[in-house]
Amino acid sequence: MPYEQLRQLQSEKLVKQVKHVYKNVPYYRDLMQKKGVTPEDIRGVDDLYKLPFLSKADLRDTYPYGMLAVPLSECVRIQSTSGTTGKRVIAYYTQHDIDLWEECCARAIVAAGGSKEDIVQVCYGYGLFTGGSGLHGGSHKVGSLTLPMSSGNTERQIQFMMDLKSTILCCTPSYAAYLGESLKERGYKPTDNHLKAGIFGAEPWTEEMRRDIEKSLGIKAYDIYGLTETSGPGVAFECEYQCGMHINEDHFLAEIIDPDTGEVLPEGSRGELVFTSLDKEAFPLLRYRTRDITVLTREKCACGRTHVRMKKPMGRSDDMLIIRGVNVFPSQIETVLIQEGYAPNYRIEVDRANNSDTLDVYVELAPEQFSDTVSGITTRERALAGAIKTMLGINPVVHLVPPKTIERSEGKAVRVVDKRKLHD
Ligand code: DLL
Repeated sequence: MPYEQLRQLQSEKLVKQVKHVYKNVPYYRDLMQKKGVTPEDIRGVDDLYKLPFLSKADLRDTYPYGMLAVPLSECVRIQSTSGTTGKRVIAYYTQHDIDLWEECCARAIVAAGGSKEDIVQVCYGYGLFTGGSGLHGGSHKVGSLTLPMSSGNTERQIQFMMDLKSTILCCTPSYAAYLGESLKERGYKPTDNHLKAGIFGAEPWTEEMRRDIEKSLGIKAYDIYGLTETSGPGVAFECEYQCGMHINEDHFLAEIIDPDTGEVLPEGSRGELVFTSLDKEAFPLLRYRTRDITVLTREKCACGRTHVRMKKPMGRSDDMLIIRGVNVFPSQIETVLIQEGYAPNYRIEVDRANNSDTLDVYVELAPEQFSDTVSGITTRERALAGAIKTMLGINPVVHLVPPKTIERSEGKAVRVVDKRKLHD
């Protein structure tokens, strides 16, 4: 859809959505009243900035029913976030909301080359987590044969992948890397499977990791983004040009703001991603702060899609570690590891000793690297520490550890242990 037409559509939907929320969600109505904004003030996308933000704290305050915008009897499903601490976010869906969400996931599958001829192996977790049901519903909408594997049981994943000749794999990038490693261990070559594409998301992953997975599975690896608060996966997805994820902005209006001041930043600026859901009925969040840090671009994409693209998020602002005053994203360390020839199996530990932060990076050696002498390993550790220092500007202590000693993940990988927080 041409940009002007898209903006017109967004404006019409926004006006309607603000009225719906104002009428049905007393919590947000209060926020608008406190800011002195009425639904009549919102006449289109240009007025979006007038609306108050919502954050995860608002969702906790209104848990469990406070953000519901339709009678509970209209809802057909709930899903929830994967968080392990505090109250989880609960998202509600009417049948219309489920259809809309699955449509977004179907677009992602089609953009990755999927059609009714494909066999889609879904190994995101099913259940409260949105990954499994989102891609499952999307695959049905495309008409592909759907394998609802859920996460885990790697032996069975491999057996079904080989026997049923799966062509598209959907899981977290860390599990895709693990599947690649497991196939190799069982003597399979990347050309032995029938996969052509993978749709990987739910956690930050680097370009280096993409290349690693593409090589080990013999596929093209596509990124997919989303969060429970906006539906789940499918808010944005990559096309065959892999130059950022197209946001489904006929349904989700995206802004980039300065996370400290809340000021809306111009296109091309790096900042916090904020979403306004334009069509959702049951859980229609307006100006929801994702805490994900990224950049938006409207540069023309060779695929012909006109929807704005977002860069791979570097991680959430709350994943960012501040070590000796320096902002560090775990993904930066991952980039260095893979560039230096290591697999993405690592753990980052941050602690404090003598009032100074310490950074320890544990990196697993591949079996062929493990045969090195002790002095060889020490030399490698120093070289890797030097490369990380060049990237971050701070000195880590690198520990190269034996193969298979870092726990693998079937869902989202836990890569960081911040012991400073554990002491508090
Ligand atoms: O992770 C939804 C999802 C499932 C997305 C499957 C993609 C595939 P939550 O558990 O609510 O929902 O976590 C959302 O995960 O705010 C990001 O910080 C992070 N995230 C999701 N996708 C990506 C991605 C699902 N492609 C949070 N790259 C988001 C980087 C991602 N981070």
